Amino acid sequence: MEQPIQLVDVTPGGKLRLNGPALQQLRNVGRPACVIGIIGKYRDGKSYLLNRIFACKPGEGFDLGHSVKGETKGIWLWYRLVDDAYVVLLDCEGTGDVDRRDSELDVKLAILVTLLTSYLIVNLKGALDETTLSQLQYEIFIVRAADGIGLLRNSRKI
Ligand SMILES: Nc1nc2c(ncn2[C@@H]2O[C@H](COP(=O)(O)OP(=O)(O)O)[C@@H](O)[C@H]2O)c(=O)[nH]1
Ligand SMILES: [Mg+2]
Repeated sequence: MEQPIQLVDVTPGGKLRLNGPALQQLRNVGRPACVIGIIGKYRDGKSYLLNRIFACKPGEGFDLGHSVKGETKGIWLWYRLVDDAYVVLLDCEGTGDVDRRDSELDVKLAILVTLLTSYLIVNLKGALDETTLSQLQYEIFIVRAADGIGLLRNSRKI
């Protein structure tokens, strides 16, 4: 896949919307596949870090934010065949974006990424604080609940 594509968009009404062409791209992912997702605060280098995983040149890969606003909106997808396995990257809009007032939406996006990934990167600058920790505990609770009702039957358990 040459460039990342948006997998999940956020409607003006605040609903999550799947992007059909991106789903089609996902169907092209062969096996074995490793899905790496990232969550964390906006403008803290999530997209930058994912680009480093694919050793991107400047201007390639996930868009980076160069202002106070977060550049990534919703969830973005990118994959490549690395040796004999597909590596799928999921980049998530960060929490606390100045453009976004709805913190519930931040949590929904983070949970969706967590549910879809085999490896989750929690990107933090500095120490793990109480707010971040309790948010993570809440997200893990939801993911375990989804596991309990069988949504994650074929994927890794956390
Ligand atoms: N040099 C350098 N720049 C970084 C690093 N992490 C983030 N940046 C820069 O910080 C800005 C925000 O990064 P971005 O990945 O868009 O943040 P995101 O909102 O968490 O995805 C961009 O201009 C990046 O180039 C890093 O480790 N080194
Ligand atoms: Mg980003």
